Amino acid sequence: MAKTPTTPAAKKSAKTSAPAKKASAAKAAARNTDSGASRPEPARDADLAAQRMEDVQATAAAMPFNATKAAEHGAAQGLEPAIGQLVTPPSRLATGSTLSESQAGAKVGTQAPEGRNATIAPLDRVRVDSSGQPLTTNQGVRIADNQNSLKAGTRGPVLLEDFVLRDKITHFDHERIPERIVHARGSAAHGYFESYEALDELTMAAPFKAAGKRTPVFVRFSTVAGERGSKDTARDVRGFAVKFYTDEGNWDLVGNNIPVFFIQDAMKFPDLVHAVKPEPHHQMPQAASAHDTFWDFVSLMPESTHMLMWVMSDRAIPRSYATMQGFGVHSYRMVNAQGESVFVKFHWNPKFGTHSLTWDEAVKISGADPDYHRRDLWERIESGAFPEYELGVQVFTEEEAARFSFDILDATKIVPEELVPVRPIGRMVLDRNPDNFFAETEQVAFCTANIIPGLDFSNDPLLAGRIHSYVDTQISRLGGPNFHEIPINSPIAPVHNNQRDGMHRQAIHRGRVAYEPNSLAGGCPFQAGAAEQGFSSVAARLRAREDQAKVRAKPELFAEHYNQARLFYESQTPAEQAHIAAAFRFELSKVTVPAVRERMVASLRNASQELATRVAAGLNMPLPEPMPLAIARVPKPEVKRSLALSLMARPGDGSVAGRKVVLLAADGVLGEPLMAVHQALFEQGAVPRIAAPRIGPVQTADGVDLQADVSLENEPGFLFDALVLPDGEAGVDMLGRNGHSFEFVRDQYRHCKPILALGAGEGLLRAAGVSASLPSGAADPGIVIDKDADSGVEAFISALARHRHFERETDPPRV
Ligand code: HDE
Repeated sequence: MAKTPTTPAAKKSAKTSAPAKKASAAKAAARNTDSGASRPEPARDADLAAQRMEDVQATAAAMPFNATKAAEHGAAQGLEPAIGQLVTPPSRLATGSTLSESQAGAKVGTQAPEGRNATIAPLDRVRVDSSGQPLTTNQGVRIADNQNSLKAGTRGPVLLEDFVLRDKITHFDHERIPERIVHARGSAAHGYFESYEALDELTMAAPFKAAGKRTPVFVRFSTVAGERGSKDTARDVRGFAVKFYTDEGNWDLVGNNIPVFFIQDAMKFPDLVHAVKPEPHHQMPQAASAHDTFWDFVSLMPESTHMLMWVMSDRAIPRSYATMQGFGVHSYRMVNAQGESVFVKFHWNPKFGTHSLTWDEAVKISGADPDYHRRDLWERIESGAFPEYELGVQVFTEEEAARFSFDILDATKIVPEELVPVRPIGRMVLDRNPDNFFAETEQVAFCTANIIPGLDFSNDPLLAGRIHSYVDTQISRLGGPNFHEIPINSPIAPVHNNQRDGMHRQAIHRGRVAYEPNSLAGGCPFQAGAAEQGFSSVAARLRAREDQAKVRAKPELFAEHYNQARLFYESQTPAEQAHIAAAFRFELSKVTVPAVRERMVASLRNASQELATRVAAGLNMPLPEPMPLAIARVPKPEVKRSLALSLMARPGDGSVAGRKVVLLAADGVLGEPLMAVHQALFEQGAVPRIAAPRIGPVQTADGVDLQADVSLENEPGFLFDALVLPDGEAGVDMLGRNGHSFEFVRDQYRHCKPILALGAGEGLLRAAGVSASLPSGAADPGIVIDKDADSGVEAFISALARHRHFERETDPPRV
C-alpha cells in the first residue's frame, strides 16, 4: 500500500502532473542497462537517455521480422543474393555505444563520423616524422638521459624501477617476427596500375572500369628458398606479388616470374618445400636447389620437369626485378556485370626487357653484394628509372579450354601464346620506395583469396590450397587475426563488418551491435547483395569429366608431363639451351647420390634427347634408359615452338636507363674522354661510376678533376653491366700493375657484357688476355675499341642496350 508523503519534497512531487510523472519514469528507466518497460513511454525533451531509448525502440520496431529470410533459399538466390534489410534510425543516438561520446577530448575526439572506419585511408595517418621532437618512451614520456641506466650510485647496481631502460630493452627484445615459410627474402615498392581501356565486356573488376583509371599498388619481389638474410642472386623462382588497393577492396595477384609450378596439387607443397630448403640435419645449403633432397624429390615427380626447364634457364637468375616477367600462373576467371565469365591467365611484361645474369656472375655477385636486386630496385626508383610492366591477359572460354591438349587446371602447363595471344590491358609503374622496410615490406600480407567482384578462381587444385594457406600463415607470422589492420595491408575501400576482438585490434567499433541480422543498428552493416555489387562466386564451373563423387585423384591429362618441357627447351636460342644444359650439369654434379642423378637424366630423356645427352656427357655418365611415362597415349601438342618463351623475345624498349657502367681510372689517365663517356651515359639514364684503386681524387694527365666514387676492391667489376677502359698511357700502366683491373676485364668479357676501350685502354684488354674477335673470327660486337677516344660512345651505348653478347660465349670459357 502506498504511503502518504510526509516530507516537503515528497509533498511537492505528489503535486506534479501525470504526464510529468510518466516522463520521469521513462527517463529513469532509460538510465538502466537491463530490464525495460513493456511499452516505453515517450519522453522526448532534452533528456538524451530517454531520446536514445525511444530511438532504439523506433529502429527495432521498424523491423518487425527478418524480411530477407525467405530469400536465403534456393539456387536462384545464390546467383542474385538479396540486399540486406536496413532502416535509418531516427538519430545516431540509437546506434552509439555511449551517450557520453559527446564529451570531446584531445585523445577520444568525439564520435566516429557517420559510416567511417578510420583504420583505412592513406598511410599518412600512421607515418611518423621525429624532426625537432624530443626523445620519449612509448608512453610519450620525455627521456632526460638516453645514455645511462638508473643505478644506485655511479658504480652501484641498476635499479628495477628503471622503466626507461625497460621500455627500450623490452621492445628491442621483441623486434623480430617469424620470417615467411617460403619467399622470406624480398623487396618491395609502391606504385600504380593504369588501365588502358574499360574492360566492361570481360570484367567488372574495379581497376579496369575506365581508360586511364589508376589503382594504387604495392609489389613485393622475392626468392623462394632462402632465408630472410639470404643472397638475392640464388638460382630460384622469383615471387612477383602485387596488391591492388582498389576502390572495391584489395585484390592480390600473387604470382611468380615463371608461369608454371613444380606440382599440381597443394597436397605436395610441404613436400616440395621440405625438399628444396636446406637439408634438416646440417641446414645446408642455403638458398640453393643444388642438393640431394631437391633432386631426389623432383626426379620422382615428373610433372615438375617443365618447371625445372624454366628454373635451370637464366629466368632463375634475373638481372633485376625490373627486367623479369611476372605471371599469375593459375587460370583465373574474369566476370562481367552480366555474370558471364571467361578464363584468363595474367602476364606482366617488363618495359626494360627480360634480362638475366650468367651463372658465374650470379655466384660472384652473391659474395660481393647479397643485396644486389634489393639495391637495384631501390636505386632505380630513387633515380627515377621507374620499373614498369605491361599487364596482359590470355582470354579463353570454357569450351576452348576443353579442346586444348592439356588441362588448364594443371599449374605445370602454360597456354602457349600462339594458341591464345596475350592482350595488353594496362601498365604498372613502381615509383615510390617504402619509408620503412619492416612496417611495409616485412608486414605486407598477400593472399590469393583476396579477389574482388569481377574476378574469380578456377578449380585448379594448387590454387585451392593457396586460398587457404596465405591467411593461415599470417596468423602466426603477424601474431593474430587482425593483420588486415596493419597499415600496409588495410584496403582503401571501406571495411565494415561484425568481426571483433583478437590480438592487436585497432578499430574501435561504435555501438553495441556485432551481429547480423539486427534491428538495433538499423540492420547495418547490411548484406550488400547483388544490387550493391557484393562479391558472388561464379556459378559456372568447369564440368568434371568424371562423375561428381568425392575423389582423391587427378584428371587424366595431368599425367602428361613432357610436351611443354620439350616446347620450352626447343623454343630457346642456342645460348639459352647451352645455359640450361650447364645448369642441369652444375646442379646434378652437386648431388652426392648417383642414383638420383641417373633418375633425373632418365626423366630428361622424355623431354629432350639432345638435352639429356648433353647433361649426361657433362656428368661423365652413360645415358640411362628413359623413365617410363605416366600416360598411355600422349596427346599431340598444338604448338611445337613458341618464340615468346625465349628471353631474347623481349629485348626491351632500347633504353639503358638504370644500367650500371663502371669507368676505370687511376692517376695518369686522361680525364677528358672519360668524363665525355660518363656524361653521355648519364644523359641516357644509365648510372656511370668511376672506379680507381682508391676512392677519392684521381690525378689525371690532362688536369681534369676526377673523383673515384668506387674502389677496385669495394665494388668488383661483375657488379656492373658494362666496362669502360680509360685512355692515358701512365694511367693504363698503373692499372696494368693492379690485378683487380684484369678481373674487371675478364669478368666483363666472360659474362658477355660490353666493353669500351678508349685509346691506350685497349692495352688492358690485351694484357688481360681478351680478344676483340669472336671465336668465329668476326669482330666482337660487344667490344668497342675507340682508338682516338672520341667516337665510340654511341656504338658502346647500343651494345649496352643489347645487354649481353652471347656470340662470344664458349663452354668452358676462353677467359
Ligand atoms: Fe606461395 N606461399 N604457396 N606460391 N607464394 C607463400 O605465404 C603456398 C605458390 C608466392 O611477397 C606463403 O605470406 C602454397 C605458387 C609468392 O609476401 C605461404 C602453395 C605461387 C609468395 C604460401 C604455394 C606462389 C608466396 C609464405 C601451393 C606462384 C610471397 C608466406 C598450394 C603463383 C608473397 C606467405 C610475399 C608465399 C603457400 C604455391 C607465389 C606459406 C600452400 C604456385 C609470390 O602461405
